[in-house]
Amino acid sequence: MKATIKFSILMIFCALLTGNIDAIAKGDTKTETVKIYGNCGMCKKNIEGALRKKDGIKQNNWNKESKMLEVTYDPSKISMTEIKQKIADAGYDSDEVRASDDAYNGLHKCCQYERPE
Ligand SMILES: [Cu+2]
Repeated sequence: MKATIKFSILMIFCALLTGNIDAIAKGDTKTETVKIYGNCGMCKKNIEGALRKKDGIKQNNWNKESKMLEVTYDPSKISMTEIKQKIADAGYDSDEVRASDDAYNGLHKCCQYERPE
């Protein structure tokens, strides 16, 4: 009887342990592509810089030709809206979050892209 209980506890422990290891290995991340308005290589640095070293951001890459940002993130740590907000704080509009006029006007002249309506 006692041995059975011990064995059960051991099994549960193992299940928890392997479950956790699995989650870490998979890294429960999501990759999404969103439109971020911008112009040039400096915009690329600004947009990507706004997300660099932020908690939950695994990878991000903005393409100046297509104006699309591909971002890989951990949804348990950061949401897509929060990501767009951080980019808006740097002066860049997305379809969901608009940058403040102050942030936009603070951009270098060559970076002042045509804003969406
Ligand atoms: Cu620019």
